Amino acid sequence: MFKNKKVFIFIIFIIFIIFIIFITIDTDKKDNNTSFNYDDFKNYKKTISQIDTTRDGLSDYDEIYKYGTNPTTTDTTGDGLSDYDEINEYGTDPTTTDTTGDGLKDVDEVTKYGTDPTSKYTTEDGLSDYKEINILDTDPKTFTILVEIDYTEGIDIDKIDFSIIENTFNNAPVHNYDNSKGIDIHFYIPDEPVEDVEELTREKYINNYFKETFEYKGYGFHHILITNNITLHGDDVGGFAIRNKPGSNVEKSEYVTEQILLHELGHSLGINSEDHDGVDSRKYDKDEYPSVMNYNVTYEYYYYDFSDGTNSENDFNDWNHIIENTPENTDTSNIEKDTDKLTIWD
Ligand SMILES: [Ca+2]
Ligand SMILES: [Ca+2]
Ligand SMILES: [Ca+2]
Ligand SMILES: [Ca+2]
Ligand SMILES: [Zn+2]
Repeated sequence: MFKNKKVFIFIIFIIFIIFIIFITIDTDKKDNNTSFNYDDFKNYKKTISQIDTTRDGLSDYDEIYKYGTNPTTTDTTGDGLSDYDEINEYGTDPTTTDTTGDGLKDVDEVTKYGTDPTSKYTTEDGLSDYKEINILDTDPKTFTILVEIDYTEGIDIDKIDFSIIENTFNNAPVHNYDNSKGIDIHFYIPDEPVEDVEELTREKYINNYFKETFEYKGYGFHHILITNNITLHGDDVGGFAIRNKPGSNVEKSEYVTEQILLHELGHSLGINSEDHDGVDSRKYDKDEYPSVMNYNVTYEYYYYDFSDGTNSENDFNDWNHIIENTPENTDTSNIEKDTDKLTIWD
């Protein structure tokens, strides 16, 4: 039939090739029709998303694509806080050892200090956790207020009852991070009185005492000067002076000192007559605005508290105003340059 065997073999070979191509095309068609099965795809995705190499509750898929953590270890940063706890319990970034970058390690914030590792300010008091722990040596978990008390010659500082003021702040309607209540107030009282100035005026206070004797200015402190020779009602200068009424008997003078001290502290913490017309005025009686900022209270009663704003329609929420304004009224400019712990607390 054929001229030779070679031609025959060639033709058979061609037929074979065509057959193979036909089979291949046919198979491809079948594969294309059946491979896109969405359920299979979902199941496949579900299966790999359930793989958890370390069995720490975070799937490899989530670790890689969602959290950026290492799926082959339970603690990507090796800081002692597991990836799972960082994500689900502490809200910290599992890929870094210091989520806020404030110099306090997440693990220390959680296990040692009890501070909020997701914020530089566990309490919004203007004093950062880092500064409170490393420089001021105060409690970063509570709302903290610092006051330097300077006094001139002749003022008997021992006769002033600072516990009255501490009490007032300790009972403030503030809920702290550690579930405690109230404001922590600390007084720094130098051993020696500051130099006296005859007939202290507002200008003398600003240029002399506030500038030169205010030792911890810029360290988050508020300033009080207690003196007898005073002719000002200087209270809107960021610091302020206290009148220790001369001529009163000793017992009354003590009470008046504490009351005015609290009043002036209220100004330093941001309560002024522009905020409420009952401040530094006799417009409202004690029942309407029961506050040491109200002259009808300051001059008529022994009263050592700020108001919470719930007593009448003419009342003012002193406490809320203090809490909201303290951060901006707290000067911390010098702490930034200092890294040494202040050893001023007894
Ligand atoms: Ca895992
Ligand atoms: Ca970790
Ligand atoms: Ca931190
Ligand atoms: Ca603080
Ligand atoms: Zn006043």
